[in-house]
Amino acid sequence: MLRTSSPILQPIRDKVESGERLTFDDGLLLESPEVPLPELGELANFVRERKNGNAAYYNINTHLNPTNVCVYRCVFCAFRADLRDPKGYWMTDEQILARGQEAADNGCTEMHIVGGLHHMQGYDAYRRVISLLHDNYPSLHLKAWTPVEIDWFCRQTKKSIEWVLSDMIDAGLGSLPGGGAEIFHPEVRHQICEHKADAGRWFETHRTAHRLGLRSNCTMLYGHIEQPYHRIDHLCRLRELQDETGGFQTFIPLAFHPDNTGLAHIKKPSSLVDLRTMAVSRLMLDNIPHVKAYWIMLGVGTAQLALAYGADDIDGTVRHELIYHDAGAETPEILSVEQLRGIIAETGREPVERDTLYHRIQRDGERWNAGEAIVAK
Ligand code: V47
Repeated sequence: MLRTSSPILQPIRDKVESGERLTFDDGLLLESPEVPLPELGELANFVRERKNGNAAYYNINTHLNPTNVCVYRCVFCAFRADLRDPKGYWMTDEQILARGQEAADNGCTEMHIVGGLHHMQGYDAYRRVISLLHDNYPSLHLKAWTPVEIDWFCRQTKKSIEWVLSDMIDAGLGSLPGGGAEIFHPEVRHQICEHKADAGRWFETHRTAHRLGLRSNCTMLYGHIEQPYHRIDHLCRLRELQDETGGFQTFIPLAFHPDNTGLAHIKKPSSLVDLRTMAVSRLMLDNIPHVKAYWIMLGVGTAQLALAYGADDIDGTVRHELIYHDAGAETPEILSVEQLRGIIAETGREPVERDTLYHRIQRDGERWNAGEAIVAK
């Protein structure tokens, strides 16, 4: 039973209790400051617990950004470098393999791989990142490339999305991360990342990935120049593809970090905006099993609170994260498994280690294996 009392929320409360889908207008109402945050949180928590009980998921993972050199100049990005920029890099095979070994030594089940679109490196160089890691560390799940990279590979090879994804799967690709989504609405997208893959291309890539049997994640970059209706439009578009394919596992709302970006004059969203966005996302995305509070981006305290505002996942131990730290994130670069479990346990939730595809992980010393599938209701 829900205890919320604001009359303004009554129609939405009734829908949430009976499992009825919320409309675009319901979403806009939830975005409004007239809806008290604690009551919104209670509604989102109700859905979160109905889907995932008291569990809070995490994984043991690491990041790899093979290059920061990028042909695009997205105004929100602090990570990119120009071709001749002294901070620009392309990782050698030895450096990539060393990261694979480090991941194996630390019990990682997943490597999250994304990066810039390097002017001088062709498709084969990007494919090699995947095959090199997969051939040497076959049990490491490679969650790699956003539709922005896939689109770039299509242009380089003059092949279709289906061809590129199939070839990457042959090389060892395991799933797609959620990045590159930003805000789909063209009023915003044209201002923050005009040249890169548009919303249509982003959705076509995930649709094709799902058809080929890959699972993927999805994101939304909020707290910059977008308005509430852009965010609700974004969530409704994701919900529509999920109705069609069912291939999304997790939604991750990403708070904009302004430092060292072309939007440095904008203030980082407050924790209240973070929690409202988390809750609205959980309520609108009724068909996506998991919502992630990415602690690197939210900060540990807000990520803990978010576990009561709709989130059921906190991402992983993380190692070598650059995109947020270049943009001013003050979170640590890594958390140990004990710290991560402690952070979850402190909220009263049950910490559950999962792999990328949401199987429970069983560990015995340094050995691990993926057990039963986690099924959200
Ligand atoms: O697409 C870039 C965002 C994304 C900034 O799938 C920024 O499990 C805020 O997608 N401030 C990449 N955000 C990160 C991402 C992700 C992260 C964690 C887990 C998963 C997953 C995916 O980061 C980009 C962009 O939307 N981003 N710069 C910035 N200054």
